[in-house]
Parts: sequence; C-alpha cells; structure tokens
Amino acid sequence: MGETLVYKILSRHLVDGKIAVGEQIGIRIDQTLTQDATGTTAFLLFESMGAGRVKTELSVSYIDHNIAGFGPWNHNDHLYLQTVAAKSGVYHSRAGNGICHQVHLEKFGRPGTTLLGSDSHTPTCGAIATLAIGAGGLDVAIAMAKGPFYLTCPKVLGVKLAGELNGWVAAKDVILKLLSILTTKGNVNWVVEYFGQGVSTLSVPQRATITNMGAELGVTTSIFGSDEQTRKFLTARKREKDYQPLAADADAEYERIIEINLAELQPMAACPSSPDNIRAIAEIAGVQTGQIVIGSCTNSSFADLMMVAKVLKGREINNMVEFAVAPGSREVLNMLAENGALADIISAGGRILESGCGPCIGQGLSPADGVVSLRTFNRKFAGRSGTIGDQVYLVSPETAVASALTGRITDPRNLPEIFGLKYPKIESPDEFIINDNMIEEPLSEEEAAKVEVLRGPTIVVPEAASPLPQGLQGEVLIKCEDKITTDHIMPAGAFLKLRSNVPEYAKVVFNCFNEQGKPTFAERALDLKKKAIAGIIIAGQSYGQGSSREHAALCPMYLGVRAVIAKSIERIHKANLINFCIVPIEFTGQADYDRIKPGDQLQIDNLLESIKSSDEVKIIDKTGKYEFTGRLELSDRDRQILLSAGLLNYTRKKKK
Ligand code: MIC
Ligand code: SF4
Repeated sequence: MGETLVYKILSRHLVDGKIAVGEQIGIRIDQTLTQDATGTTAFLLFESMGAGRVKTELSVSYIDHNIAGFGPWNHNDHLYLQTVAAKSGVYHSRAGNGICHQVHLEKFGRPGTTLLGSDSHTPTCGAIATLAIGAGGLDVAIAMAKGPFYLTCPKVLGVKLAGELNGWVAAKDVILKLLSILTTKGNVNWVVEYFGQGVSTLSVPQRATITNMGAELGVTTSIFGSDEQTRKFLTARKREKDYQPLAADADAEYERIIEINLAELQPMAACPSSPDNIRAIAEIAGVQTGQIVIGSCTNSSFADLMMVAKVLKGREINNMVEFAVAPGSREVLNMLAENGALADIISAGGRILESGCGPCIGQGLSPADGVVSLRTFNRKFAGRSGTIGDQVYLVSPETAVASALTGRITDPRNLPEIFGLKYPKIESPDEFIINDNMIEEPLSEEEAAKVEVLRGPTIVVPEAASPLPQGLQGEVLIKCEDKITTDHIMPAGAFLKLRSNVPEYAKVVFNCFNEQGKPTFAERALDLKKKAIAGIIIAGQSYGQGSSREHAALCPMYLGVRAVIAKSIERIHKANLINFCIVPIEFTGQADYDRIKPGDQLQIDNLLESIKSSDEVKIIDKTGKYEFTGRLELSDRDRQILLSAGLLNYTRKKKK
C-alpha cells in the first residue's frame, strides 16, 4: 500500500512514537513562525526557559496583528519582539511587511519541511507541500528551544479534485464547498490532503486560500503536493533552489475520500455567523450590503487583487458601500503600485489599508449596526468584527467586487450581463519585485550578545501554573453551549493590545457573556480563587474552536480555572489547556451536561490518581446531590504535563 504525502513527511520527521492513527508522536520542527498577538507571550516563555538561541533551521517573528498603535501597547510589543528576535537568532518581519502566512509562503516556506506556527492559519504553507501546523505559543516556544512537537498521529482525508474552475468561480468556493460537507465540528485529528487531476489547474495562491481556510474545519492541517505550479511560484520569487517535487504514492490509501469537480462549483458564501453556514450566492443575491472588505491571509494574493483592480478599472463603487482593500503583503502592494492597478482601485473609490490583519481581527472597520458586511476573510464568529450582532458574510474576491459595484450581494457570473465584463484571468508574473528591507536577518552570536532586549512597562511576564490538588473543590462559573470559539473566551478587537499583559487581559475573559450591572466572569473567578475554590467551565461540543490563542487557557488559569468539562474540545485549545494545567474532561452522556447548572459545587476526589492512571474521573455534584463520570482522553505525555503543573514546569523538569 502506497503512502500519503502527510505520512511521508511525518515519517521523515519522526523522533518519538510510531506512525499509526491515534498514536501520540513527536516530530522535528524545521521552521517556526510567530505573530505579535501570540508571539509576545511565546517569546517571554521562550526566554523563561533560558534557551538562548533558537535550535530550528529557521524561525520568523512577524508583526501583523496589532499594528494600529493606539497608546504605547503595540509599539512596546514590537520593540520587545524586534530585540528578542535579534537576541535569539530569529528573523523579524516588521509591521507593514504583511501578514505572517502570506509572507511566509512567499519568502520562507519549503516543500517537504515541517512548520509550527502560533496561529491557527499556519496551514497556509500546505499550499507548497509544507506540513504546517498551528499550535499555542508555548508549544512553538518549546519547538524553538529544543523540540520536538507532539501531536496525535492524524487520519488522512483525501480530497480528489477533478475538472477546472469556471471564470468568476474561485478557490474560496472550493473551501466553502468543503466546509458545507464537513462543517466546523468533528474533524479533530484529521489532515486534508488534496490530489487528483484538478490540482494541477490551481495556482499556489489558490491552493493557499484552500489550505488557509481549512483551519475552519478544525483539522490538524491541509496539504497539496509540490509540482510545476510550486516550481513556478518559487521561481518567480528567486527561490527555485527550494523546489522539490513531492506527491503521495499513486496507490496511497486514504481513510476517507471526498470528490469535488471544480467545474461544477458555483460562487458561495459563509453566512452569519459560522464559517459552515454555507449558501450559494444565487440563493442570497439581492441582499443589500453596506460594507465590503477584501484582504486577510485567505484572499489577498497578487492575482486576487489584480482581478479586483481589473473589474474596478474605469468604474465606480456603489456610493452606499464602504469598500476597503488590505493587501496581504507588501510584496503584493508594491506590485500593484508599480503596475498601476492600485490607482484603478483608488479611482473607483476603494480605501487602501495597511498590509496586515486589520479588520479581520476587529482592528477597525467594524460595520454599522444592521449593515451587511461582505468580507473575503476566513473567520467571522459573531462580534469578531467589533460590532455586536454583526451580519458578516465570507465570500470570494470575485463576489465581493461584483457586490461592491451593485451595492447588493451579486453573483459575479452576472457581471458580463450587467456590465459587459469578461472574466479577467490573471497570469502571475514570471518575476516578482523582491524587496526584503523590512525583514531583519538573524544576527551572529557575537552581535546578538550585545543586543539589549527592550521591555516596555506594559509587558508582564506570565505566571507559571500551580500544581493541581489531589482533591479538587470547585464551582461551575459558566455553562456554555456548542461551538464556543476562542473569540468568545478571549475577545480580540479592541482588547487585542492587552496580549502581553495577562492580568489586564484576564479581566475580559468571556466578556461577551458578561451582563451589565452584574459581576463579570473574571470578578467571580477571582473571588473563588481567593477562597481557594477552583473555577470550572462547562461547555458543549467543539469547545475552543477557531484561533490558536493560548490566552484562552492562560487567562482562565490566571483567574483560577482548573477544569473544563465539555462534550468535546478542539485540538489546539485542548493542548493549550493541558499546557497551562487546566484539566480537560469530557462528558460521557448528554444527560450529565443537561443537569449540571451554573453555580453548582463540584468535588473531584483523587484527581491526581485519576490523571495518573485512569481514563475516567468521578465528579460529585454536591449541589445537585448526584455523581457522574467524566472521560479523560489523555496521552501519557499529557498526563505527565498535568501532573507537573503545566508544560513549562514539565520541560524544566525534563531538562534536569
Ligand atoms: C485569528 O485569526 O483568530 C488570529 C487572530 O489570527 C488567531 C491568533 C490570535 O488570536 O492571535 C489565530 O488564528 O490563531
Ligand atoms: Fe490575521 Fe485574520 Fe489571518 Fe488571523 S485570519 S492571521 S487575524 S488575517
């Protein structure tokens, strides 16, 4: 039986365990990436390990999320990240150079390597056959310090592509189609591998849209092979030496196969408020829209923005639409500026934002109340735009630009009829303008020794976790439903600037559930902590969906939360909980979830014993006067981490 590409790369990087579905495996990480919103904590933790210089082949620290600079917070973080990168042998990409995933794809990603990133959209580099995985910042810090990275050996889902996309139908519609099939739930510990004749018709940036937004499925990663399209992409950036052909064996066996005929797809949208609420544009056409934003790490390649510019050339954006473009990288912005396309967008009435995450993470351009906003992004959980009750639709650049002209959700396939427009197929240039002057290369050891790491006063080193007690006395602080995202747990937007200060940021844990005039989640949790009562979170299915932000574990830990009992917990978040010594427990039946109530007093006797040697834990609900059993789905290493009071302490202990 032939091997899948995923298993080939995993086998070449295996340092612990064996390649068998469900086994805990340790792999060598070749490259890492961090971004500023998760990177400050990652580097503070890296420093606290006394690791010195990074041990990876290449590590890059990007500034892309928090770049607006209100008050000193953002710039303090940037200076810290710039100087700590210089000290640690890490590349540093400055604010304005672009979004980590797009820049990493353009400049650093290599076929056949492993990449670990403290951002859930790290799988973007799967477009060039990198096995690219998102993780919490502490996992990335450990990969930089010494590695390896541990994960559950995934099942491989083969997506067989046939045919070719028709004009006005985009790569975004491919991933939206897959989201409509697989949804955002129940895909933990799967990897998606694309194969089949249709793959060769997709360019690398198109593949990147698909692997990037694959994160919304909740899979470990997504990957394409490396072929002539990959060679072309790398060669245009003077990186031909990084090319190597890579594919699964012809007789590779997949755990499951889904077939998609590209020629049969149509423009689609993810409707409010989950990325898997998918409908055809034809069904929702006509809805009035007041805001359209093109950009994010999903859809702001040169081809995407050139297509937008060509459609807009000589035309005007509807006057009831606020239209903005955020190019994913300075490389793309430069190219558009040089060839005049930028002028076409500006003349049509487009606003040009900086190359960065911007509105995707609620940094500006929140839509007005009741206004429908179309965005080419990958994620749009309720309120993420910064407006409570927002109506955000995720669409392709083709649908976005068509709707910008009409002011209503418009099927781009109707543009020829409405405006006499032909689909502007964009050929990627053979050569890109290469300008790396906003990327700082690692310093030599001698030069690095002279660097003073700058730590502004807003930066606070996070506390380490404390050991778990044998007998846990706790109280249910909150009971949530299914699909609670890390955006619900730790809001970004206006609070994003607080990422490097856990005590301040912790004040807004579960902010969206706080009610005016009542004590906040944080106040109630700290109150319990003072009384030595552990905080407990109850949740439904797929708890912790979405981003990799470890603050969704780190801040609750700071507030004294010691356990999450949920129907199921997503991969990255579960690892983050364990890393910060919060016990992830799963319900064994719906009835137990149904009867537990906020405020219930819970008792777990023999907690340490159960973690050490059992798959179950007995929980006594002292308020409801009943007992139930929770499941502990933990690897041996997870158990050791929990018993050692978190990953940082575990790693320190192992070093001795
Ligand atoms: C996101 O898209 O949700 C983010 C912001 O990029 C996060 C990282 C973070 O919270 O800093 C992610 O995708 O992991
Ligand atoms: Fe930035 Fe949005 Fe991409 Fe996250 S999804 S990395 S916030 S552009």
